[in-house]
Amino acid sequence: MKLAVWDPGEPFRRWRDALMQHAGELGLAVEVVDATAEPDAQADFALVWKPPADWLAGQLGLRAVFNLGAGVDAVLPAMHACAPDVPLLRLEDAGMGRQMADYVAEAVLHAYRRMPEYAAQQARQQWAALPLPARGGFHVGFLGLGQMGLAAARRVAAMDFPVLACTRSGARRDGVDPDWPLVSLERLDEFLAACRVLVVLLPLTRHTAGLLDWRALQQLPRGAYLVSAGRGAVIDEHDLLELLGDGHLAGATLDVFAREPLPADDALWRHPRVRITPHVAAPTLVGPAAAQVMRGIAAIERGDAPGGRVDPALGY
Ligand code: NDP
Ligand code: OXD
Repeated sequence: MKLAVWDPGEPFRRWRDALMQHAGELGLAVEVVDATAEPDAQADFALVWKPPADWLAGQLGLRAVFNLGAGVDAVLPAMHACAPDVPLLRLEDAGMGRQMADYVAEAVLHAYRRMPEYAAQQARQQWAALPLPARGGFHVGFLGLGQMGLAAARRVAAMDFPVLACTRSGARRDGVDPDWPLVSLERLDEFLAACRVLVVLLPLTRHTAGLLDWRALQQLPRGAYLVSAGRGAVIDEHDLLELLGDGHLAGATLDVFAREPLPADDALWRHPRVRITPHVAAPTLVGPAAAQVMRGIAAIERGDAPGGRVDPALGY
């Protein structure tokens, strides 16, 4: 069978070598082509990151499209180019959860240990100890508790911070601690009001775009801290700046933005209580990702359902 990889961000040979290795382990004979170099080569399976719709449209024999990341917002709009029965599958953790947990844990400690205020004091050469908040009252709320949110929430809970969560459905999936308060989106305001730190790990869908605007962010208690590592367009960045400016929010650690790269003239770059990373919280790891994709292909070959199937109606 033929696999076509469309990923301009990664040297093709890394994908080819990892896919061939895992195919061999599963006893599958595969040929892997670099679709960015050979766009006309026809494949059975497409492995993609931000593919153009016209390339997908030219792939007439596809049996499935595998997204080489967790978020599908950049591929879903192009899926109309495929036959309607071609499934879109996404990575489920594949080594990203641990990286996300690292990223979030660092940001939560940064907020808890009042580092934004110490940075301000350092700028003034001010030597003054600030009292620590009581850990048991320092609630960390996760908006989105899927593969990324759960991995990060478990780490934060293991650091003895109280965890709560809000998801679309409010359904308690495997691995969610029964003691964590978990509510559905209808109770977003109530959830936000309880968060000292808000960690946003939502996919970008038509329901989440702009969800955290001024009105919603205003529900957070004064002095709350924001961590955003899902997709930037979930947050209204203009409103965020306003709430940082008037002190309602103590600071923010931001990995994702409505426009990436973040434009040089964006005020977020210069805000003293904003920390910016360039969408690196949890990059795709080629080895674990290739293993997961090959297991998915093996499942399809057997006639089983592969994991990570995206629901186009929900958008994730
Ligand atoms: P999942 O699909 O596993 O989880 C998504 C979570 O979001 C679920 O809890 C889901 O609720 C919830 N959700 C979806 N829509 C809404 C809504 N309208 N309101 C409230 N909650 C909602 O995704 P992952 O955890 O794997 O990834 C999450 C996102 O993180 C990705 O889509 C991607 O955009 C981003 N990401 C960023 C990375 C980075 O490096 N910055 C790396 C990897 C991912 P429910 O449980 O009810 O389904
Ligand atoms: C992803 C990402 O969605 O890296 O996997 O943002």
